[in-house]
Amino acid sequence: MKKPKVFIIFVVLVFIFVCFSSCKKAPEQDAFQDIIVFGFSQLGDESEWRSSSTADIIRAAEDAGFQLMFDNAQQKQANQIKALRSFILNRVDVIAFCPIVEEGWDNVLTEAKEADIPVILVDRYITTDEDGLYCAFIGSDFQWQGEQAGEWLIGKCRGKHGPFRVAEIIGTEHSSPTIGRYEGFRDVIGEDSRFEIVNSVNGDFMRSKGRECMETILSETPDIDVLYAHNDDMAIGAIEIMEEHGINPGKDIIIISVDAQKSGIEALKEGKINCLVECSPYVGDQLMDLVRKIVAGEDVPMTTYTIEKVYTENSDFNTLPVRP
Ligand code: GZL
Repeated sequence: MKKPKVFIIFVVLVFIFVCFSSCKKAPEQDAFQDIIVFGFSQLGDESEWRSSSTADIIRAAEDAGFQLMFDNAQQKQANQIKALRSFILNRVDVIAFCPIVEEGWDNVLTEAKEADIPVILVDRYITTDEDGLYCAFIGSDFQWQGEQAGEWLIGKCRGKHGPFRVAEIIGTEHSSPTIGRYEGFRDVIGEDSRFEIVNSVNGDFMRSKGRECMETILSETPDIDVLYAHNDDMAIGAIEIMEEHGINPGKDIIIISVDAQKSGIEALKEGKINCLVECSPYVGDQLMDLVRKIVAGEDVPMTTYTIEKVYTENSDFNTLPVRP
């Protein structure tokens, strides 16, 4: 029997309704509404410290149950800005990033502010005249780190007349760790006329460039007494070059480094580094706690400093931190 057109149209309409109603988010999909989507821009992978930072943040985001959008900018500010814009486009709940340098963030952070997406600075600061571009910073006090390096050196040379010729291998120029470590060190030793900084070369926090810097230092300013390296990777690169030149690191030349990552701690134990100022990358859990509070609309501190120590040739090596 031929079915009337009305019946066939009715069946088709019922079929379409059933299809569309089944596309509605399933109850379990509603749960996705509650998962925090967190955008993180990492500046690169230039050092052991950076690798530890990345691993800790990815682990902590997973432990926190956040959906992490992660980008590695390979040491380029332009890539970080691109990543921040993609997070804004994807309407993440919170953005966090390690700004490779202090300047040049106003435009993209203003876009985040206008999109009502809160931003957390991790590890490094920015310089801006604008208000409200970020809601929190978590990381180290780099000025303190530079001061600790200076204080230890003065203590090491107590009772000696000098003069002491100091060479320095700095990190990425215009980055907040380099600025703080550079200024903090000088604020302390600048008061003591026995010390003269005879050379300062940019190693960009990289081991390979630490080697190049040490070659430059030895050719331009031989007979140095102290090397102050802004991180372990550059210190280890410099130590390799010293040894290739028959120089006894930690004995012929006093060596101060910052970070206290695995290679730095091993060199301290071997007597090749004399002083290690700790810089902790392990802020992942504290960062996720900030993210959770911000999403919940709770107040968070504008600045959270990591707790750090100074390890020296006189430390009890059994108490040194174990680094992965
Ligand atoms: C410091 C961090 C620095 C480390 C380096 O918080 O930004 O960058 O000291 C790293 O090892 O490359």
